[in-house]
Amino acid sequence: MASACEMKNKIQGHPCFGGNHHKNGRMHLAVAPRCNIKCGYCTRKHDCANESRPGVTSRLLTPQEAIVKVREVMASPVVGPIIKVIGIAGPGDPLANEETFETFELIKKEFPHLMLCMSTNGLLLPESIDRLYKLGLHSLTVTINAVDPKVGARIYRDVVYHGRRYSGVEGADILIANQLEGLRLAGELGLTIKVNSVLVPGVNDDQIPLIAARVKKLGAFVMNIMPIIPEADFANIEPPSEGRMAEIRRANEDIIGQFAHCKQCRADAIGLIGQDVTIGEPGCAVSST
Ligand code: CLF
Ligand code: SF4
Repeated sequence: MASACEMKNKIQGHPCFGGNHHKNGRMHLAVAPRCNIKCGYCTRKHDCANESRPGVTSRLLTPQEAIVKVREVMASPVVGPIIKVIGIAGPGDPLANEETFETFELIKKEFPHLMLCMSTNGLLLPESIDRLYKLGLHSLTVTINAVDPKVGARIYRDVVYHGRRYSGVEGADILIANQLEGLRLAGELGLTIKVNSVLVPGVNDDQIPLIAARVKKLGAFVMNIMPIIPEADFANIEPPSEGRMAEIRRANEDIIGQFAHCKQCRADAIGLIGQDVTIGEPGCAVSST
């Protein structure tokens, strides 16, 4: 596991791990359409709600199209210099898509100075971690919403693992075990790890400090607690207020550092967090998320 000092050096320039997000940007590549679990708050029509804002459908890219897009963005005199990270965060789960690995391979060859970042639900993390490490993955996010499978069963409808569908507690149990084991292995390899947790009021409030303590011990560097965006099974839930989010982050910051600037980005976001740009059409239109 990397020391705190080594970790501080490693996160320099990464906007989601505490490296000045006013100056350093990221580019997401929407190359991963398939998912292997079903979160209750996901509609599957949109980007992965664990890392990306639901309600916006991305245009999917093939790995070849993705590298063309990266070339285009890196050549832009306005945006190129601020991009420090290439992230794959959906619209499904990156590890359920071979395209994720192909894309990272292409980026690594052509832009070795860019940090490779990925966000996953963690189901396939234990079996993928060595491959990701060899590819040079810099930073990893695992979304963990519960450590108790009974609570997990209220959030995850089902899990498809090695060709079999598991539902309820059985599915949540497999998912949580793999998330924690994958995280442990990633910690041992010295990866920079963030844990996202979607706060579902009245369902997993009590899980947040338990998650914080477990993942800190396993090597996570920072935690990003995100408010649920009401969708699908949770369409009628009242999302937590900003005050409640601040309170819950404060309550956990003694256990593990808290990232509070997340904008629940789209799977195709480009630029500074919260100030995304659109590149592809003539000129460079600035839009906000
Ligand atoms: Fe992208 Fe995620 Fe990497 Fe950042 S986003 S894959 S860690 S480069 Fe950042 Fe966006 Fe929040 Fe994610 S603000 S949704 S935490
Ligand atoms: Fe949806 Fe993401 Fe959950 Fe998959 S991991 S079901 S894409 S929110």
